Amino acid sequence: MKKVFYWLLAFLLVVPFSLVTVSSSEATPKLSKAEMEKAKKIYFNYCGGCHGSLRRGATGPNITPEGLKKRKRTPEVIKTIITFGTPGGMPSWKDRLKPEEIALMVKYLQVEPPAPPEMSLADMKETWKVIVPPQKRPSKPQHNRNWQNFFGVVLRDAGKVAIVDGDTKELVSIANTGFAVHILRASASGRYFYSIGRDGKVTMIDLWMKKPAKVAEVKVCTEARSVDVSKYKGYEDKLAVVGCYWPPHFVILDGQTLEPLKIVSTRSYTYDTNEYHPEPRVASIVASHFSPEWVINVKETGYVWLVNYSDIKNLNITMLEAERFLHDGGWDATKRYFMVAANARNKMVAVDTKERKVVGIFETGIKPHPGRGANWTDPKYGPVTATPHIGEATIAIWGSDPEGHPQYAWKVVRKWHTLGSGGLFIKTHPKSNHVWVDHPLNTVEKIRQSVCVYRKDKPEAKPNCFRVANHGRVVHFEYNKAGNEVWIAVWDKKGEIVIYDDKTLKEKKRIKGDWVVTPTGHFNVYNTMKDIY
Ligand code: DHE
Repeated sequence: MKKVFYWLLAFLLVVPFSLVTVSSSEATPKLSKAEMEKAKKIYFNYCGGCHGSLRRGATGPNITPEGLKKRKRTPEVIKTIITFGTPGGMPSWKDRLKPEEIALMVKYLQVEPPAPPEMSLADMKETWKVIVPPQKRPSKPQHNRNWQNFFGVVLRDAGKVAIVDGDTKELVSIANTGFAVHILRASASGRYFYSIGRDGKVTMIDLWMKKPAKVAEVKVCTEARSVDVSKYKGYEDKLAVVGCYWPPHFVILDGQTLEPLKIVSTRSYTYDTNEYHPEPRVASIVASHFSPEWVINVKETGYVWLVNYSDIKNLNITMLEAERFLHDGGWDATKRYFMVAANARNKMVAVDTKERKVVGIFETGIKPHPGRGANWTDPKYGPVTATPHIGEATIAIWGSDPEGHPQYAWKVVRKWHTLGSGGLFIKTHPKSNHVWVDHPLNTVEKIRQSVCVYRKDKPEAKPNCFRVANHGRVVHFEYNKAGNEVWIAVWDKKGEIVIYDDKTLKEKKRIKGDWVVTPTGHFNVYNTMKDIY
């Protein structure tokens, strides 16, 4: 009831105010140096990911002073939107920002965005630390644990990554990694985890050490979300690559030491209108299995770049026209086709990494967000891949086997209903009959704490939906190496990792403790290194 009231209030306030034009004579507010610093920090922590460092928009709309004026967003409207959110996906910030902080952000958004600093290779090298040089690292595992079944758990607000033994469920070690780690990726051999923080710091953790620990780190951006490694035969564990949000570039690093080797700017022209964009951010990156190439998704210009890493002095990049606002994605079951969400365009794009071209662009629903997606064989449509949506309560399922089932390829063949919008991740395993989906961005507490499980063999059957916790947001899934357990994070200060038996859907264990602070993404070594999902 309270929620409905807030929505109504937001609607009543937004609509009439949106008809009011901001007078051009309205003075731009002035911010003191301290206010400016505080507002910049809040913007970086909460807003930049969706609206961009220069506020020109991507997942969220353009919120430059000019963009706001164009859409008739008066200070009162801005305040209402920040406070209560919008049905389009903007969250409500009233529980996370104090009223005076919201008032500050309303002022801040009316002044021109300050451009964050650029970064050179020399700047990066100043931050580069090799804690354990490659020659001093063990040549075989220094413990008897089943390290390929380790889980790397992001402890987001603690700026740490926990290594948990997937067999015994014991905490093995914790590494300090930097501010708000976003994701982990495993090296081709699986022995290293690479983490990337929102602050652009990449960290390398050696899982063969007696107590797995950080062996190298470097900061190559001021804001980042993606990291991957060279996986093609002959290049295993040789190179790493970080995709930055700011500065808009990617950086190639030595895979053993993290020495930054080369910066490549993504500033360029949009694929469709050929307009210059000063901030094309690097979204997801995957390593091709067909050639020594990374698939690098450039968000704002809408290009998929195939970057050949076999000769980085004479770098060869193929730019595929795709769709604007590329975000997250993953492989099909054969690891030939990479499918990435163009989330603000409600579409998925399929790239054939063997033929090195875009083979499909299709609508799925409002703001698809697959994570790395999920692959299985549908009884009627053959091999399929799926995504949940941020903006609607559905899972879209499309054919992803153009050779065996060309009639269904890159077409949505089924839609499953979820409990609500705000879905971020979907997961399965080749050995499982189940497909799991979450709703962490839903505005209703009970829904964002619940997951749904669907059956592959009975795609028409009602899903089994249940509440995982009565606190926090329930987010992200990962299977263990055997494919018979599912690990789920409960994301808040008193976080938990809840483990289910995948066959019976019975809870097996809750990992709790002082150290389980804001767990978000969690990654099994074997499944991450082999791209199993
Ligand atoms: Fe993510 C993946 C960007 C918010 C948890 N997130 C990604 C990827 C990108 C991205 C580009 C793909 C990386 C790759 O595959 O190389 N995420 C962004 C944002 O820009 C956004 C929308 C806003 C922001 O300010 O960061 C955002 N993401 C979130 C969250 O709020 C989540 C739930 C918690 C957090 O850390 O802030 C979150 N994102 C994740 C996770 C993955 C991810 C766990 C990896 C999924 C996987 O299974 O690979």
